[in-house]
Amino acid sequence: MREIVIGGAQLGAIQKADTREAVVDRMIALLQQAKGAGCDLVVYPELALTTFFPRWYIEDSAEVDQWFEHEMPNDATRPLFDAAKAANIAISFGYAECTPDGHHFNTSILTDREANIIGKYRKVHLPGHSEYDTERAFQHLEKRYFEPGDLGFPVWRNMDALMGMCICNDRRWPEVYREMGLQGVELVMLGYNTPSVNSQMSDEGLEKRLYHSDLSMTAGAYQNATWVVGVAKAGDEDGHPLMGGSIIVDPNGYVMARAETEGDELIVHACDMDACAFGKTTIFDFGRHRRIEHYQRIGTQTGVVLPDAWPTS
Ligand code: ING
Repeated sequence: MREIVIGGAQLGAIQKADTREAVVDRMIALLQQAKGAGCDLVVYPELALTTFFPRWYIEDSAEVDQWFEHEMPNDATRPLFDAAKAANIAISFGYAECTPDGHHFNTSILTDREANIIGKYRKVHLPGHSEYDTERAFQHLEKRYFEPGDLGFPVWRNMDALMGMCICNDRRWPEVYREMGLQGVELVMLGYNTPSVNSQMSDEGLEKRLYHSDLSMTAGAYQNATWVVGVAKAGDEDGHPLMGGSIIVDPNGYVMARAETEGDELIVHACDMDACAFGKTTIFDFGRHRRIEHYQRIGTQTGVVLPDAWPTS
């Protein structure tokens, strides 16, 4: 049995005025709680160091830059890496990355238990828009502030397991899990910042958004026989509510732990990586069952192309 005790460290609201240092203190408090619960690995949300700033329309590039990290670890985050190393706990968290050559990504990293960064992922599926949208109740400007990720969907060997990452909107796209499933992934870690309301459909309730989040992650887990840990940044950020719903999902698609609040909250589950084996060697033995000669559209076509025989009445 290859058991990894995993903590999902949900973060409550981070206000625009909150400092990185104050947030890192909260992350360390969750890490200490995770140590007390026997965790080996802790997963934090997307953009864990700041408020969800893509809700704000900003034209001044210097003002935008304040939300980005130019190196990792850095002065603000070094205490978190030091605490993780002291606790012998691997961590994963998301942040806004500005590369030395000036590229901007919505990024997530993974460390080993000695706080060495062994994996980096850059969000591929950027929802929202790039210019101010007067039709929306609030803005979602990820296409303005980030470039699409350029690293694909890597899977790393860490702690005697095969681990991958994705971020937020990525969790809604089955291709994401399958790209990692085809590398044998046993644990997909993802953080998310999901508004509690739909900026384009004001009567869409929270229950539906929580259902779609669960549905996306449980399907991805089951259809690729992998654990999935999805961790929210939740709560009211400067009047803009983000939903909670952090969960740990087993390789059969069952939710094994779920957050109950919209604040800082740790969920924990002992995850046996060997529990992936049955699905990977029977119903989802990709090598035996997939027929790639019929899958051309998935890898070559971006949008819908209607059948030309479609009756044009
Ligand atoms: N947030 C949201 C997400 O995918 C969204 C955006 C919400 C898209 C609901 C569609 C429906 O969870 C981020 N940050 O991607």
